[in-house]
Amino acid sequence: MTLGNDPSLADADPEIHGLIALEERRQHDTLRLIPSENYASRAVLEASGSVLNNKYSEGYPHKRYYQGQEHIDAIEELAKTRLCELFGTDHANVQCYSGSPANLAVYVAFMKPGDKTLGLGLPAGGHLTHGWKVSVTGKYYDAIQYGVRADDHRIDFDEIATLAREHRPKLIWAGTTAYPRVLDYDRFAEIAREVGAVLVADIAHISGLIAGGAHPSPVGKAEVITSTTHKTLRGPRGGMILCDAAHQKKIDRAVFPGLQGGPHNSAIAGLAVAAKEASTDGFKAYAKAVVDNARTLAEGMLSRGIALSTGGTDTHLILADLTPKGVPGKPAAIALEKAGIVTNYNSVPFDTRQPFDPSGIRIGTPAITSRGMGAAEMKRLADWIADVIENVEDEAKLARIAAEVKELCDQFPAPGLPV
Ligand code: DSN
Repeated sequence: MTLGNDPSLADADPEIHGLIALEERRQHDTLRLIPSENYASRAVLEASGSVLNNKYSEGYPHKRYYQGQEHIDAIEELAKTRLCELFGTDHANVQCYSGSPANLAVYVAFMKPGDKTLGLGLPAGGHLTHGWKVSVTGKYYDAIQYGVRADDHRIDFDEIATLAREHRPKLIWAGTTAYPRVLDYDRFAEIAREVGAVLVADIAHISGLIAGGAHPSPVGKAEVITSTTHKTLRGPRGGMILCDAAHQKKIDRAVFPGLQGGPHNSAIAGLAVAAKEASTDGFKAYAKAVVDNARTLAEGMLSRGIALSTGGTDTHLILADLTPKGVPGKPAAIALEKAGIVTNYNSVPFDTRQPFDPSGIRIGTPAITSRGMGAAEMKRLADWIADVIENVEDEAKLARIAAEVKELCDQFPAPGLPV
């Protein structure tokens, strides 16, 4: 490569440039309903794709192992201060590479291999890193899993209390990836206090809802809170840990040098921007609209005979069991994508099918709400979803719906997209 020759991406690598342009187009032309996805703002994307990429800064602000940190320190301090103010916590570690590394850091901070942990099982809507058997968290630790009740698919606090008393775990996890209901942090805290466990709230899916006041906060109940930063919070890809001052040292040491090397400064800057955006009245309105939209969408789906786990939602997320419709989740998700509606197939509690070919689909409203869609669009969407599920093999119908979806998308430009 010639020094001084610094071509644009389009010139340097037309293949990658072209694929990014196609992905921008896809993100514009489709209704993105994967509940863990969103649109980050242009400001967040600019900070995340900046020259901060070029800097190494192992350590923490004002205690680094490399010189040249004056701007990096200021950025990390801003990110931390903004997040502590936003969520009302004593401390924020913003260096975690993503949600799974953030959760691993909590294990490293509080547990030795073989110690006991209690979390929601993956098939019931928990996360891999809450102790599921194929995850390192289920292999290195003695992981006990709780579930949801068979009759209403709600978290079974009696089971949690029984398991906690029997096993006396060091950590209890309150967090979900496929659970559509508000979490009762008071009940979790009561159980954790009784058995002397540290309560960890993994708020990856709902951190934006909490920041915007649309979901109860675990602050003051869970001593440690982990999250990704790119879901309802609309930040860059990344992770964070919020905690009481009493746990600050342990958490920071677990992240660096326990698990990670140099932090991704560009992601930290993007997170600082996202935290500023999330502190506005506009973001509060957004968080409320995400939940309102999910409720309207759920009602529309129920009215078209689609069964929903727990019978509905009070968050951003809907888990539909398609068994009564006679179509499994995977062919439904494939047909929906052909119609321009992007979801993910997902197990439902007590699923009799395999995870790679399960009975349900998981749907969320964070991304479409970021485009400004509201109740009228949710009603149309519920009908489209039902029409697709009832006609998964009717290619002409799927194409007709895709054209209507595209027309709707053209009316609602997405944040961050140049299209
Ligand atoms: N992969 C995320 C989700 O889709 O929920 C959780 O890590």
